[in-house]
Amino acid sequence: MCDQRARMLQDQFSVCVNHVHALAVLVSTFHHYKNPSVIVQDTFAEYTARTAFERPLLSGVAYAPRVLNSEREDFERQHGGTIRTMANKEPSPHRDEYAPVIFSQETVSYLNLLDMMSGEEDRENILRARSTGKAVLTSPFKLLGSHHLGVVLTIPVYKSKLPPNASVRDRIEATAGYLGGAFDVESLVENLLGQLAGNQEIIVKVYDVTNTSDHLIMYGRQTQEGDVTREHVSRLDFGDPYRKHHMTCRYLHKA
Ligand code: WA2
Repeated sequence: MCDQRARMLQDQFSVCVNHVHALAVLVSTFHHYKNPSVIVQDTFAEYTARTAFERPLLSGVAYAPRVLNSEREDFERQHGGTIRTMANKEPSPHRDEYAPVIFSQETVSYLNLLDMMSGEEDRENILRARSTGKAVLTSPFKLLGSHHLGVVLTIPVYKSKLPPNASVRDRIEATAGYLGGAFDVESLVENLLGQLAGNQEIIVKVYDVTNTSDHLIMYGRQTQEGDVTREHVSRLDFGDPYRKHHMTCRYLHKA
């Protein structure tokens, strides 16, 4: 039963990542390769709203280009606003580079012009995504807006097609931006598991166990009540080899 739940969650996760991948290709093709770009905020919002059902565990997706400090003035004039920080929504102090959101799904429209590099988790994701070329995940943290526990997915977008063996320097140099979204684990995984038969008899938790000596709760209550003898542990693979996850299930009644 636990393996089955873990597999279901893993599959829903994978479906979401695949679809965000397609969105990254969409932005690459129609915003960066096409000159002039044929994507504006309105069309991005419409497309992502109409395809939201394809990303059942994501609360919203957004795109943030890589903007160097030398490009900041032009960028801000062009977008009619200042790049702001995630923490206090104030104009960003000088930075070497920024990742201000220019396209957002309506559900996360508050991200607009926020520098995604100003948040520790988002920043780490951005740096790791662009130097690996892969989809990457943060460890669990409280998301902006909902304050729900979740993880952020980031997929890099490059200005040119890169060979699979491209160096980290080449990748950073070729970076156009970052397409990503938030897995609202707290509410959307609750919704997914809540639909299953026998949900009342099972206490499910999901942990980020990347650090073997410090398991981070990702879903469920941290409290360590009762006996853990009937606890079952199932592996989870969310597709980022840098992170390790597992699900634990405790059965309140004998199965
Ligand atoms: N998206 C939604 N809510 C968040 C969040 C986020 N990041 N970070 C904190 N709360 C645009 O990596 C690029 C989305 C980040 C992508």
